[in-house]
Amino acid sequence: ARSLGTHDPEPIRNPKVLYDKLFINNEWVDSVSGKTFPTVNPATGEILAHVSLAEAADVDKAVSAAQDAFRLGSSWRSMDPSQRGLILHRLGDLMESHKALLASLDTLDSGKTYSSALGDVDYAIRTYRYFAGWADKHHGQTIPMDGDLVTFTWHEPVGVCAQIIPWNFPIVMQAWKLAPALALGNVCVLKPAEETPLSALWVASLLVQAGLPPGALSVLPGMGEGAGAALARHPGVDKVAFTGSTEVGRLIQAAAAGAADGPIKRLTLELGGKSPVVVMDDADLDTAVAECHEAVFFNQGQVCSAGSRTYVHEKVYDEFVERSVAMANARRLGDPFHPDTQQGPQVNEAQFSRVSSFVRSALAEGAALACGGPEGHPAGPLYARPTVLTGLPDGARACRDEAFGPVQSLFRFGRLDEALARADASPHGLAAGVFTAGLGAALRAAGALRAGTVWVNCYNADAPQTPFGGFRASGVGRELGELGLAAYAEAKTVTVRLPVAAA
Ligand code: TXE
Repeated sequence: ARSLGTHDPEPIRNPKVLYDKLFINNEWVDSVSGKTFPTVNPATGEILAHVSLAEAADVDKAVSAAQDAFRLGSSWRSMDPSQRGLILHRLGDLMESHKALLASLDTLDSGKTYSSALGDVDYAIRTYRYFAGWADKHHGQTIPMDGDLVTFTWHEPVGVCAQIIPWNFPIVMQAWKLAPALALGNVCVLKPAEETPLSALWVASLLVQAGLPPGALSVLPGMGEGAGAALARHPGVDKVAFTGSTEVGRLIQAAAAGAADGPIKRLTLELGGKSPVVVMDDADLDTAVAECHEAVFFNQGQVCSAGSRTYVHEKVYDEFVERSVAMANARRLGDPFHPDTQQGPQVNEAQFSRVSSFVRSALAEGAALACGGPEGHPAGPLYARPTVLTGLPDGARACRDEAFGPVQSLFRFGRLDEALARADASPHGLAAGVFTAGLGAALRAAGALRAGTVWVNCYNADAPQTPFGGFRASGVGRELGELGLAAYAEAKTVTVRLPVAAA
């Protein structure tokens, strides 16, 4: 979490929406059908813009533009790697000078607080710069071959990458997808979430200024079943990268596999979670309570790695519940642009109802309400009440399903191994946390929990340098860090027979 600092730029509450069309071949075009869809500010219900709606015919156009940009000898294909890095560095600089605008667009489009939207823009910039550095450093190996052969490997781009992203961190998700792909010379067709298309389009305009040649990126606002599904099954697409729900992840895996011709698609999926946090009795309680609170309430609870199941040692449990309830009750809900606001609205009516019905079903399954509840908060129609639940039985659906909202579930345990077994009994495996003063307990937990990330005495402490992704139903592949590059690279082995030695 991040609070508004004295050096942060003032928000732009009514920015002019300059980019509301499809972005193909570095041009702004209407969709083939001419259709548009409204994008709405969830804090007020106001329509921000009518955005062109991409469908299958537009996907065809964008994929052929991408294929053209990737053909042998094209300006993008033959660009020096260091030059590709420079384009991403320039994008970082341009985003820096448009920070207030980009953050304001995401606040308006998603309902997230302006202070956290500024944090998102910073994170996106750091991601572009991190991968900009990799553009001329992702080198292969030389391999000691037997005989008169010389072997080395090159890392080459995969080709046309379809990238489908969600609405909870619009500008960060775009950076996680575009930065490694473009650094390595891939061509991208990106579909932002229908809830939050505006910042993605603006970043595309900045990439043109930064020097990206036509066709290397298309941005297609549209619906999941329309543009998203058409991209996932398109025979011209080499790789699909998706962040979103586990349900849609399975659909995308099937669509990618089901394409009757074209390449066998590479796939990275970053899906839902139900991440556990274990708090030992020797943990620093001030830190543990505050971090566990932020772990689940940050961004309206709309975080894939939200620490939504908190297992607390029985010796500190009662105090932990009391202090967690006090923190939840103290949360300030309201206008996302107000510097004191900690929680805005859920992104839309569907997500608000999902949170309410999650709380209702948890109560029906035996949980007790320590604070909050399923009814809306007086701050506005889509504002969910910060809720703390106790006593939820381990087998309950609410222990498996994602609330994707401000709902913390607290569980009591006696022994570490018992807590680890219960924490790990989940179909998901995105992230986990442990709070303890003991190194042994920390490492035991880190080893036992099957999750892509384990945080010790901290939570959601990720960065462009740290690989991120899930075990089990939380997905496949890793984004960010050096491992994140592998998802956008093909290794080519080149073997050369040495000529017979000259006389
Ligand atoms: O997600 P969807 P929704 C979870 C969270 C949330 C739930 C539903 O639990 O409550 O998902 O949210 C595109 N083919 N997460 O409905 O539908 C869609 O247009 C291709 C976790 O918003 O998965 C959007 O761009 N694409 C998560 C993207 O998928 C399709 C973040 C995500 O939307 C498609 C968001 C299809 N058939 C939600 N259907 C995380 N892992 O961070 C939809 N899409």
